[in-house]
Amino acid sequence: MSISTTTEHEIRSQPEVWARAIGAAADGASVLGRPGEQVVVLGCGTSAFVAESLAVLRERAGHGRTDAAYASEWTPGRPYDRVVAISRSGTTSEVLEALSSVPEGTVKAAVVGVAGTPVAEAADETLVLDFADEESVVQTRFPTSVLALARAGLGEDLTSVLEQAAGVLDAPLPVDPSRFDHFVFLGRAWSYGLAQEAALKIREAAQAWSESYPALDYRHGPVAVARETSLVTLFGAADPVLAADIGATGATVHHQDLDPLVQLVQAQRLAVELAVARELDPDAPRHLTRSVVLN
Ligand code: F1P
Repeated sequence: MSISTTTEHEIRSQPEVWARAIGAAADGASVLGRPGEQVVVLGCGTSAFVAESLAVLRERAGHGRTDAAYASEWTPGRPYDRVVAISRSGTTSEVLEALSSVPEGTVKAAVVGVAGTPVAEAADETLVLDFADEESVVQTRFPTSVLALARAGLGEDLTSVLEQAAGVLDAPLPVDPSRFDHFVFLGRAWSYGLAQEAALKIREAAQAWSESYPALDYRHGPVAVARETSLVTLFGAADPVLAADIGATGATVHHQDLDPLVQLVQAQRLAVELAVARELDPDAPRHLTRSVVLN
């Protein structure tokens, strides 16, 4: 299998990089919140979707109330013990702005891909995952490594997830993205954040029409645009009844019985393959920069 883009190379490095992130959980996961703390997780773009998934994982693991918000939309008000900012670049303006408005007495924490960056410097506690940082503008292994570390920190054994990821990366994708012009990703609980990230990858890398929804909400309107050229991917567990209802529209329903993080790897690959099929360079996404720095 010839690797022709930086993004593909970074996608394929995930099992190995996840293993390092899992190894860093023992020391690093407390930055995401001590047991019992009330936490809000902030981010922009991909990092906002990571924040959403992380919040569901932490709260459902019984570690304390955990909210998530777009850094640009968050304003202080609700009581939190800790504000956690996620930013691969460490330079995103809206994240810096949000950190500057955190009330006295609330811990400011940051998860970044680059040490010594403004977001890292603005925080009281910082977790640097520099080994997961990327050259590509399109984020792939950094967001998934943050989630791998968080899950290990919450006590999950991810051994089988690493094996699954290595397994799918050695096999061709089970769907040909060039047959479709409309891509929908559906998720529930923590996999809804991943579904949103998958849809963003299709937009960023392949400039294609993609959407994402909480799975059961798809029947409440969005299904109206499903058609023969739609590929609807279900994240998380299979839902045969939902799949049948969507299939009745003529759309192709796709589900692989894999861990949601590995389902996201497959969606990353789908986005890159679609970009290549459209003669686009996934390493140079249109109108995008590695970080949004507002003056
Ligand atoms: C967030 C982000 C990326 C997006 C683009 C611009 O960056 O929105 O998700 O792909 O690169 O920046 P960061 O704050 O996580 O560095």
